[in-house]
Amino acid sequence: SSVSLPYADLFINNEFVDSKDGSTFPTENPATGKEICRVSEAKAADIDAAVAAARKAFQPGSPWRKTEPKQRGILLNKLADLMQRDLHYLASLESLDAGKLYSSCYALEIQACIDVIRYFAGWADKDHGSTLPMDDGFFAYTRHEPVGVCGGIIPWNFPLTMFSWKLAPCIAMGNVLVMKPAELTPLTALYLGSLIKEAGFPPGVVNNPITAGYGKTAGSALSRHMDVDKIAFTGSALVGRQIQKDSAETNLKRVTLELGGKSPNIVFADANLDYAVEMAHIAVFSNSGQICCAGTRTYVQEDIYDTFVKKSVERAKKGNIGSPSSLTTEYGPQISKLQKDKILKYLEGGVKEGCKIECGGVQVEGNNGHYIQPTVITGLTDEMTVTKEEIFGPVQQIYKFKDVSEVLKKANNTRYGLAAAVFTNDLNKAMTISNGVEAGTVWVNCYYKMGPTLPFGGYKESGFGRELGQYALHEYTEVKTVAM
Ligand code: TXE
Repeated sequence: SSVSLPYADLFINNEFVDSKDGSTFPTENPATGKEICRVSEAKAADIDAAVAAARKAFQPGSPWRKTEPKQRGILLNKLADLMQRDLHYLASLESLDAGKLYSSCYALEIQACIDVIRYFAGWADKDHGSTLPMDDGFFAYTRHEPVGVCGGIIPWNFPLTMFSWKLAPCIAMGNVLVMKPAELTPLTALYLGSLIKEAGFPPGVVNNPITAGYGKTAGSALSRHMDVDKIAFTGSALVGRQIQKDSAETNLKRVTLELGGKSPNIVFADANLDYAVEMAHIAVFSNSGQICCAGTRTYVQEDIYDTFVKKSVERAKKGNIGSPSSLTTEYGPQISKLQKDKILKYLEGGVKEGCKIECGGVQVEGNNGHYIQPTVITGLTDEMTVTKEEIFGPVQQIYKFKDVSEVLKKANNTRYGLAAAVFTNDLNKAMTISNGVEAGTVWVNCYYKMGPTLPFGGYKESGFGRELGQYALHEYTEVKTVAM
């Protein structure tokens, strides 16, 4: 590829450094299966160095602790300016390393990261405590103080988005951050390190250590670290549980978790059919199906079920599979061979359990990238593994339902609770579903409508805590009560 790769070292104390034992690991291009470059690999000793640097920056009286809230906002806005300047490069690098569509990174995702950073920049000097009335002539007030050294552990499906969601509120509220990007997608995070430095977060003012490395070594060293005050994690439910356990077994650091989902997308017979088919398609196939809040369980009312399935299959067959850098590509690759094989295994298991593959269901032949044909499956029951577990691939599962109460029960019959959607022209149905569904976000006649002001997070085993919006500030502040 023609994308230049200036940064492949760890970013600690505003410098790019080799890992202590000199280890490196490869990162590959999911569209070709070929290695892009090797990246310095953080292990426990490097995490120690990163945490020590962050802790030093957080010491009382340090330049960062004395930085005015307004100035924190200015620094974040400067970072947003630099991301805007380098939008094309960031989109190219993200597309190369994560197999994501360049068009979507450039036009939507990275622009949204910039918006998120600007939104939280605005909060830097606007979040504050309050004065509280007391009896007996006493009075009290609350102070919103930073939590301290925050660790971010993020996944590979939205590398820059996840970085921004964690960095922006963390820094706005005066914390310091140690970020561990996913081992599959370290490159844009490291480039962001150079922008953080350029933005003028000087060494010792805010250390933004970025420590690429594997989960079991670097990630675990961070989540078990005695001097880390909080972990913000996005990733699998399995690792989320481990992080909660790590916290319990070490220093009870604060934990916020954003884990997977199996989100229901409910289409009533009175919905605008073609629009609902298109939205349901986008809800599943965007980002090659690798979205935590994807609408993976499509519930369609019986009157329109057959037509809906037919139209959905036609739509899935129509899209252009190809290189993520091409502007005409609609479906890119899966992130890795491991993920691709996992998806194919789910489909194989589904067929054994009795479901029907309407289209796709196989990998794209004659291509070394990790491509799977857009797939639609039907004949599903609530008990099947494919209904219960996150497939995390381009697989639309279509279910039939009769009425509101039946579909609400089915929608909630899951361990997860990240998102849900309903398509209908009947306000009563829209309200009954949005009030009754157990999910952190509900979309009515739309999907993936998100923004910096809208809190995002899960019910049930999709995790806890909220990112984005004013709610995110609470996750990065301690409330101190002073009575006088
Ligand atoms: O995630 P992991 P994986 C789901 C999706 C996918 C599955 C597995 O279903 O198929 O998870 O993906 C770090 N201590 N989601 O294996 O392992 C790891 O290095 C500390 C949904 O890639 O959870 C990476 O930085 N950290 C999800 C991050 O955790 C550890 C997005 C996420 O990787 C660790 C991604 C440990 N012991 C996958 N082990 C979403 N919610 O969007 C790993 N990590």
